[in-house]
Amino acid sequence: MTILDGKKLSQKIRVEVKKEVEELKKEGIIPGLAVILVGDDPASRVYVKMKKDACHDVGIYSVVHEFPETITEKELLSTIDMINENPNIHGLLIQLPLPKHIDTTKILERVSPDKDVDGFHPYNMGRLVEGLDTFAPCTPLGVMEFFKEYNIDLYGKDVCVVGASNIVGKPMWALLVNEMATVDICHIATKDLASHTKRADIVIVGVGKPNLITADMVKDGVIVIDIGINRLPDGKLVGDIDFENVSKKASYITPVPGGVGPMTIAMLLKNTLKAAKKYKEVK
Ligand code: BQF
Repeated sequence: MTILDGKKLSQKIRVEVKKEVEELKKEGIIPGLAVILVGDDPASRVYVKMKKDACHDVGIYSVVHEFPETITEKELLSTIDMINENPNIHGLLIQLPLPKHIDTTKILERVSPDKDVDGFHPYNMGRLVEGLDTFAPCTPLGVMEFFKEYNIDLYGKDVCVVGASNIVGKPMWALLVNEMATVDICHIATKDLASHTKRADIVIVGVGKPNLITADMVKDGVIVIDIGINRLPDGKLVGDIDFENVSKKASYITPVPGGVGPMTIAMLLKNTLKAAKKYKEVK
């Protein structure tokens, strides 16, 4: 059994991004990322700080626009318009979730597709499904980096993705199908989850339920990717997979923390660098 070490791989990617950022700087371009943070959800604050620190670490300029919970949709939209116009900012992300009175779809669709480093704009989602060059969402992109790094070939593999969100499950499906995998998407209405996970060569789970995937639900030699992040009452961070028992049957497995999470952040840096490079071409 091999542990897919997200901390190590993300560090390697950061070093690569840092080098390329330095090259761009020699050409007079400082890659810039803007983050919009609304309200005071503690988890969102932690995630934004991780992103800011990661940018600083590789030499990407970053700015966080913070707003109270009470901000109107109109104010948010005009902030996005302003950032879309700013030539020093190449990437823009809206930290989710947004407060209930805000229409998240409307907000995400206002981000310029050229600056959409989270890959949540329908234009980029559409291009992803078509297999074209695009910004793909950072978490599924981070999962794909594991397969690349550990030489896991996806051609003809049976993959079971548990969770069908626009942010993780659906783009994960597109990335896998584009690599010629056969992909099952399971979700809350799935009748018999175990029947899907048992036949899969690779199981990818991100729903937010500790111990959802147990050892009896996977075959020997399975590759398991855990995207879940759950905080237990005792403060411990765990994923959706019963790591202790599933790891005994797995050929590869990601830990939580230190698996997919750090890769998500590394892919944000990669996407921001990509946005800045694209800007250079059209400038
Ligand atoms: C780790 C996120 C749910 C909802 C909104 C490292 C992160 C997490 C874990 C991180 C996430 C999850 C992010 C670890 C960003 C991933 O060591 O295991 C980093 O910062 N993430 C987010 O921005 O919004 C979310 C999960």
